Amino acid sequence: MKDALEKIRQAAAAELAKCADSKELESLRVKFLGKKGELTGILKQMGGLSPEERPRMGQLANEVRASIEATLAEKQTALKSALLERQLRAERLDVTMPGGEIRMGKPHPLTLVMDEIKEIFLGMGFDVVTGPEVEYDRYNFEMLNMPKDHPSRDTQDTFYIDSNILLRTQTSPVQARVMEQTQPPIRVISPGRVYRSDAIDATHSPLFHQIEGLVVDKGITMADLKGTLEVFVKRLYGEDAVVRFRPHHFAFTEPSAELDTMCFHCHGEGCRLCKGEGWIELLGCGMVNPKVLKNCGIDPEVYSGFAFGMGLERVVMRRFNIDDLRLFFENDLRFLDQF
Ligand code: 2NL
Repeated sequence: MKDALEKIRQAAAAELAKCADSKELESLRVKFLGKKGELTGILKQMGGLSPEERPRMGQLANEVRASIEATLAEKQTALKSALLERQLRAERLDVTMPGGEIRMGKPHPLTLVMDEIKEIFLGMGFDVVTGPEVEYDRYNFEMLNMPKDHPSRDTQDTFYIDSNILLRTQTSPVQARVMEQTQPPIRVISPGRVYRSDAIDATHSPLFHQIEGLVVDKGITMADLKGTLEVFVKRLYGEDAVVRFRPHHFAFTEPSAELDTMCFHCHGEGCRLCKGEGWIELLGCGMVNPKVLKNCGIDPEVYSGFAFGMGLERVVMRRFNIDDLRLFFENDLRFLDQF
């Protein structure tokens, strides 16, 4: 039995010396010291010993156990510190290394031009106003002289939430709200998202952006409209830009017009860019229909006004030579990075 104990002591010492990780260490502990382990196996045979031998073997067994336990503990400490050492080495951070580059984003081309247009009108004394995109039928159509049978109220063109609530098809309702809440003088532009039930293609999108403008005061005439919009176009396209006004029809203005800019490529001759016209349509405008003033609580006998509206996407497409409107909404950085 003495030999058996010595053999266990040696075997344990040899195997523990080779042990390289804590999982292996645990299985060695079980192997030598566990309930079904080798040492326990020997101790179970103690009953067969003579009364003189029993205490000596007991003492030896305890010594062997103590020495194995000590080696185990030592080994465990060594493994732990080796693991820590490895971790520290792997996670070492050199705080003197230069930092990684943080890429700055930049404004979307629509935002870029929208900001420029806002800035031009701010410079002419306009306020920038915004309003809800989910709007009442009353503000979007009714008050703007588009009664129930008006073609743009068709469910084919307008997204209705219910019979009274819709996604605004223009930003005019913002201006109707301004007129309803404040008395003239009024000088505002209302930029924002608008919605139409259109299929998506290179020139149509169910969501696009509009900038409308409204001036209401005593004695406002068509001359104010023409002067203001001509200054706007020259600030946007340069002092040599040329504009013309063409008669048109809108329900909320009377008279109404469209403003064209002379094609900057062919100077009115007609080319591919202006599709042979020599002129490019930029915006719609007109004198605010007296019915609209009245609907919004402004006395048309005292006040008059002009209004205009333009689509932002078309302006930006022309500015940067973009041929497909879908590019604005796809968030492809290869496109967006270019502005
Ligand atoms: C276009 C034409 C236009 C207006 C918008 C307006 C608003 C009020 C009263 C009167 Cl509250 N008019 N807005 C007037 C004329 C034209 O937009 O082609 N937009 C893309």
